[in-house]
Amino acid sequence: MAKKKSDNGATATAVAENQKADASRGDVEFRRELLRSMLLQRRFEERCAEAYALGKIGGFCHLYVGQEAVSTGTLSVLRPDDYVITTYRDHGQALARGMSPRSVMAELFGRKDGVSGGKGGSMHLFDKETNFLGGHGIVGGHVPIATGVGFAIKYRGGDQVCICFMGESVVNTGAFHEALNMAGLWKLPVVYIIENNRYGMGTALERASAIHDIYERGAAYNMPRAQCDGQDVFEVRRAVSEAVERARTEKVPTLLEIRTYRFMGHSMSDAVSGTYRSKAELEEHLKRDPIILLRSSMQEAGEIDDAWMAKLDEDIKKEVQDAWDFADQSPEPPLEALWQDVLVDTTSDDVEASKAAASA
Ligand SMILES: Cc1ncc(C[n+]2csc(CCOP(=O)(O)OP(=O)(O)O)c2C)c(N)n1
Repeated sequence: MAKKKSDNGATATAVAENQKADASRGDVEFRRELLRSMLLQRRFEERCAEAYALGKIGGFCHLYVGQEAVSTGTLSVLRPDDYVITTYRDHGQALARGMSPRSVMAELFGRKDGVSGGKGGSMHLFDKETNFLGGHGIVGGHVPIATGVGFAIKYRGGDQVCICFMGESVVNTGAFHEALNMAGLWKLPVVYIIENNRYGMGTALERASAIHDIYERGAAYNMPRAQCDGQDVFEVRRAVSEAVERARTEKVPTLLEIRTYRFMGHSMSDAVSGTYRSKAELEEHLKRDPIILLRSSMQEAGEIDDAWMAKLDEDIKKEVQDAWDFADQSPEPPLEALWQDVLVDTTSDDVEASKAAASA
């Protein structure tokens, strides 16, 4: 009897696991959308590198090439009214969240039609429409903001979730520990996602952290935690879905470590590879390009063919060229814009009036 019960249990678990796996894969149309989303990020950033070399993009510029399954997988799980907050490596996530390539490129070019009015640049993409709360330049500085967003959601009785992306170096900053402690203590609906691409600028994780399975840091804050492969978009979806569901329904935060790799240098100041990692290591990781992995699995399943892929690529390249042309034609912000959006008097009874006065 006991054996039968355990057999049934095992079968039920296997069925449930399969159902979960299927849900993360979606149908063919959905998988094509995932591929489209990742390829758009890749082609967009290839043009960013070109624009940077031509001097059309100034300041800091950190590319996301190689990490696209993390943004696409994660954001494909969210609802439009959920919140997203991230670091300076934000172009891919902005596009995956649905911001237009035109408005992102215009921001990178420092133009008026950019998402942040051309005053934020590469590291400070922000979009109220999609609840995309930045783009932040200070390592770890945005993690307490995510905790605050989680608090606000719970305080207002909502069922949204806040996703907080960060690099692995963030786990050694004080702000990370303060913010995760509060989220664990107060049970806030935040999913903290560490995109572990193995290097903080030129410093390998093993040279900077006392533990190497960094999702374990969640134990200190009584937080559910997990690790997954960030090159497989379905694995990302599976892990994030579970965490988002828990945040939405139980108001429990999660710390997820998603293991990935950046194919380019830290930023455009070391655009190629750097001396801190070997060519052989880079080549090994290039074999697990998330776009190639998804494309190959879909081709093997007969869901797409070379002609379909070529058409997709052609369409995306046109879309990115259109974004470039749009950005190039957009004017620079007027000089008066320097004084706008600097301070808002939130203590006033009439916040809207004070905002209008500030920008008058
Ligand atoms: C408080 C602070 N210290 C240092 C820097 C300089 N800095 C910019 S990026 C970076 C490395 C961050 O690495 P990681 O968090 O792993 O993210 P990745 O760049 O790999 O995405 C450092 C040290 C900074 N921006 N803020």
